[in-house]
Amino acid sequence: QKRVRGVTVARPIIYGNSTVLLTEQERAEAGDHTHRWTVGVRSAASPPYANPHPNQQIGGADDISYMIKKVTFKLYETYKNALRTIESPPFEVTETGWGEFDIIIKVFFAPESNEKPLTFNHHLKLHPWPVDPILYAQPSATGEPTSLTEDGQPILPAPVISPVHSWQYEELVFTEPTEAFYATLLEH
Ligand code: SLL
Repeated sequence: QKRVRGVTVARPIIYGNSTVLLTEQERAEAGDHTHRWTVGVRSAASPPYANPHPNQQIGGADDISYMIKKVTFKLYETYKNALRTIESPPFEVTETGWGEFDIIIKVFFAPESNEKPLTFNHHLKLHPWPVDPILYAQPSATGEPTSLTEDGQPILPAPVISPVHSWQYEELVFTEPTEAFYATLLEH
């Protein structure tokens, strides 16, 4: 594959997650799970904060599938099929859980690009800020005090803020792209 000398093309993306608290009814059926989250890779042209679970329009400015062939998300090992492979947009995974952990996101590019996959590490965010486990209980959907300390003091329920968003902006930089990939990039 011939490469285009002296040319660099950058394409902005975002990766990260949005989280909502489960409703009381959902929590009753979800075992110890408390939150529903979506982790994904999206075009920077798509507003991540509009809706944590958007029905994305595919094929418009939001479409990144012309340059991205698939994305894998490595979840915490206790999840079923912890390595999730998403081969078409939207490149995202929705799950429920109770805790935060690191998700390894691997982005594979269109085959004609000859680009190596790119790896991001994203810390899944469920809570609006670092919650001190001594001062605060887990957020309770009802806002009721949830428990007492050893010496009988009520533990404050953490403030309920939902949804929570954590997204990073990243520029994908293609240095001396192949001729075929350069042509694709210029079309978008
Ligand atoms: C923690 N080190 O202790 C982290 C681990 C794991 C979170 C968090 C449910 C997983 C499942 C879930 O949310 N795990 O149901 O398989 O905070």
